[in-house]
Amino acid sequence: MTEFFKGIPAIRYEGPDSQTEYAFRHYNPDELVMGKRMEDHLRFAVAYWHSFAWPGGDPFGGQTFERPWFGDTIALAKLKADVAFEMFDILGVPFYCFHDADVRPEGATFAESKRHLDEMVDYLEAKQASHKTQLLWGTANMTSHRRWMSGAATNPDPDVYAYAAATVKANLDATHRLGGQNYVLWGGREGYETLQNTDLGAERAHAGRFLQQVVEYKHKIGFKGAILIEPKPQEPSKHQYDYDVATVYGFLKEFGLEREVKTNIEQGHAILAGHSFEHEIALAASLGIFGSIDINRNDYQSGWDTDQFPNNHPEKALAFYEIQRAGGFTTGGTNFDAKVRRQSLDPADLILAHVGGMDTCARALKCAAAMLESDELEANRRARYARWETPAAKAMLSGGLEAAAARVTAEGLEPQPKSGRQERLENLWNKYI
Ligand code: XLS
Ligand code: NI
Ligand code: NI
Repeated sequence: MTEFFKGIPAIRYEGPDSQTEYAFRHYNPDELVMGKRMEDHLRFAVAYWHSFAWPGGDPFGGQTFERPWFGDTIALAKLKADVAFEMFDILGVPFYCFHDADVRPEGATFAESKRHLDEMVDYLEAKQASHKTQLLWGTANMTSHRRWMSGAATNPDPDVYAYAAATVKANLDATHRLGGQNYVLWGGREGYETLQNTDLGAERAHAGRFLQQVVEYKHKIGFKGAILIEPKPQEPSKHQYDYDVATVYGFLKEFGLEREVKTNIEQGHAILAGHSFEHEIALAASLGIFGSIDINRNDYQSGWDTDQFPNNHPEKALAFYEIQRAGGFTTGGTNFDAKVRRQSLDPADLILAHVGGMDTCARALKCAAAMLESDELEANRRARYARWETPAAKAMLSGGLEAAAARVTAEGLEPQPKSGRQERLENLWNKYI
């Protein structure tokens, strides 16, 4: 045991009236919700980068955290992994997620970085063998190092494309070895700063071919997990090619990958794209590309991806409703892509941020499940579209425009508008919150 979380107990469910700070009030892993354990619904994951690698910087100041594992050696990387698994144990989370750069020190060359990664994968494999927590997804950090500043697969320099290929191959191999259930690609630098120096068509073509190569390689090594794209409109690039779910779907169609690749949808990214989180989830589900979620929240005044811990269950209930309506997670889960604020220095802050986030999601799941089980909202939705079940309506979709048009005079149609009942449905939601 390390000293880092000394004195902090394992978190247990104590119910909504608990007076203990170190307790779950709503997240009860074994409780059945719609016939399934809450833990198996939510499939929580801790994100290594925010909790263990991020130094607490912002655009106006550098490091605020002084973690005993900060530094560029393998010994410190192992200490970091020890502390990480201690936190996973305290929280009882089933999963974690990482980038290569979170778990290993950067080497002077690709070969050295790869050796470091391999050594840390051995270490993580041993950790996983003796702990409950397993890998939800792995990914490569192709945004931080200066080599990626003009993009990874979309870089104007083909040597960087090669480096990106080597990097993703190494990370997919690592994820495969660790039994990861998904592999994520988020293209923070796959976009541009200015059109004045950018061949947008070439960059998109290279990104598409790259993704095909990733899928081909996945099948070659027998990786059974899902490949997930994480949409985001901008930041760090001024414009990213994976803007939102709709854009990603168009991209996948263009490159013939819509049955091979799904999405990892992040709350804060949806907001940045001008959508709601639930819209992005519902759209992905309807297109058959819903995979997993990164849960967090943005500060609604700042316009940045502030990656705060979720604390608003009525808002999250709308998202979990769409996830449940889509049948729930398969390989995906709820990854806390969230960081404590830079003033939150204490080890306890890290733990309690996750406890609050897990409780928020659990509450949201329970609201969503109650709403679904009551069928009140769905009954309204079915009624609203019921007339599409009639033979005349169905025939219109298989016939042509003229046949549909002919119904107007033949049947003397004069449609009467009906209430959409929005406020009544919002009131209904409030009953379940
Ligand atoms: C950044 C992204 C990143 C991905 C993983 O905004 O959310 O954290 O989830 O590379
Ligand atoms: Ni994310
Ligand atoms: Ni993000």
